[in-house]
Amino acid sequence: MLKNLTLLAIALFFFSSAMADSERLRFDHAWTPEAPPGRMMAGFMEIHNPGSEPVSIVDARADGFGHVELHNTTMEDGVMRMRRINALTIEPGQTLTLEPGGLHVMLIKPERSFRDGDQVEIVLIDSEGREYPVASAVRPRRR
Ligand SMILES: [Cu+2]
Repeated sequence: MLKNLTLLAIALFFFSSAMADSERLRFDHAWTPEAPPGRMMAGFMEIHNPGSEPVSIVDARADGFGHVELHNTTMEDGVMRMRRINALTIEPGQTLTLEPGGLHVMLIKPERSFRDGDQVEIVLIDSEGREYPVASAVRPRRR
């Protein structure tokens, strides 16, 4: 009886930790506007944190790009400027929206071209080293 309870406890432990990892963040509507070949591109998406702890994305990489940064867009003296930021923090229950004119994943040093219908495989990395793959759909800029 005790042995069965122990096995049950172990099974529940693994089940709940697996759940916690896969459900830590949810990504919706990930997309990347088409750009002329050789130009930087951007990743936009909605990131939802259904958990009870804040999650901070601190790094990123993407297949086909030599360098990736987290950026925000700000208005300074009437001029739009992009600035690198150290973290994207998603509070519990919050949805953070990355969108044109705001927060985005900057895809730098393209190593090949991406067109409408392609996907950019972005990997976001949180402050504890956990990785979140996000497939970003390449679409024409105006849609
Ligand atoms: Cu940028």
